[in-house]
Amino acid sequence: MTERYKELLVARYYVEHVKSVDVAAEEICDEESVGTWTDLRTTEGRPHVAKLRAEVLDKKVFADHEGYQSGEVTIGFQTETFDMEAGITSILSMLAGNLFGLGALRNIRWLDVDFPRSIAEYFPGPKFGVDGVRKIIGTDKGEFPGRPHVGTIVKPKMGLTAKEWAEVAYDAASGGVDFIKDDENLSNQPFCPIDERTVNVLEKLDLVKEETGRNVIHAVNVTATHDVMWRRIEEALDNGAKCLMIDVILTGYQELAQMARDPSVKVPIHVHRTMHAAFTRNPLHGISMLPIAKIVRMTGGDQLHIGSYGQGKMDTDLDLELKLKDALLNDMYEFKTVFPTASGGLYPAKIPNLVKYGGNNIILQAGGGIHGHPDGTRKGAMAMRQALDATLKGISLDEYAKEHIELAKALEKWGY
Ligand code: CAP
Ligand code: MG
Repeated sequence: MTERYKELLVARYYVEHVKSVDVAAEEICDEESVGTWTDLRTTEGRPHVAKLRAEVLDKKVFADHEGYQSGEVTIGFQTETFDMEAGITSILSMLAGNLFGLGALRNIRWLDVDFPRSIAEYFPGPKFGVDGVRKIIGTDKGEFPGRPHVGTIVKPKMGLTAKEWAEVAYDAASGGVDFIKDDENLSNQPFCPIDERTVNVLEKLDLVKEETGRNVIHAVNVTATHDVMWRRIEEALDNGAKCLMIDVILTGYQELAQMARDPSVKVPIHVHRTMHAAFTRNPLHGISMLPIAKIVRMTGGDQLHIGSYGQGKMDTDLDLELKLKDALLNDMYEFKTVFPTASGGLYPAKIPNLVKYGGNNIILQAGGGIHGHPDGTRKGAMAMRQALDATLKGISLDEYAKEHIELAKALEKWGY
């Protein structure tokens, strides 16, 4: 990275423009900094305005199709153009603003971003990160220090009462999971009030601690409108919650940043990305998950869903997910790391590949793949842990299943 790059907020876009990639780059700079669709003779040229123009740092032409040219452009935004008291909203209003709707751009996709230190330092970053979460759960030591975590989402996602929910959580925890989370759309429905759920689950997890010595944490989904969310956060923390969860695309990143900054929030924040695929999935248009992951890290998520390394039920892209893992775990100024979470359609047989790609810093999360076990949740959790143990010991699952009936039954039901 050159010195100049370090002073600018650098964003990379895929573009398809009716004229050319060159024109696309200039149009983005105009629309998102000091210009508009026409020249502004009286105002634009003033030196104090002109110096704020975004810069084209790089351009690549890929192809000429019928009626448009495709390529990639790298744009550098001047840091003075951002209102850092407004935080991430100011940044997104430019990097992900009107440019998506410009008519001459047939498609445009925000691929990546690099935040200069001068911008990054306005953000809190994760309070706990991978190391902090490990200390709470105790996986910084033990038979396999630094091993992957096994997590679950209680299923079915709707309908269980708070008491039933807590029973299922107990079964999963006593079977061996490290982490339990609310589903993204379970919050405070009348059939399962959030307070009652939180308190009942905490009691059950205390019991698991007494019985097994293991610390298991439950992420309480506090996602809601601002005031309601903050009331729920306070109540959850008063009740003793050890982890909170937020659907960050629904609330906006500023809510996450506020949670991460708030001194009363002394627990990790699990970040679910529901709705992301509305703009991340189309490979030609929208926003890649890569900028999202970097923003979640800056704004203070401790755990983030990044996909299943090609293994699960959700749309998945192994190359991208490896980059997401790096964005969460590699050095980024002084920010702590974020625990990458693999989820969606996972079950025991998927674990060897998940660990192959994700390494040890991965949360292996299974809802259906635990609660759908032929002998129920507890055995389902045991099967996940057995698959992980086998993987860490370098033993094939088939071999390990000979002595572990829970794993054998999971393999029989779901195969590979
Ligand atoms: C997984 C999950 C997660 C998805 C979200 C679900 O449940 O709870 O929300 O993983 O996708 O409802 O599908 P299962 P992503 O284990 O039963 O599939 O992690 O890609 O954001
Ligand atoms: Mg879910």
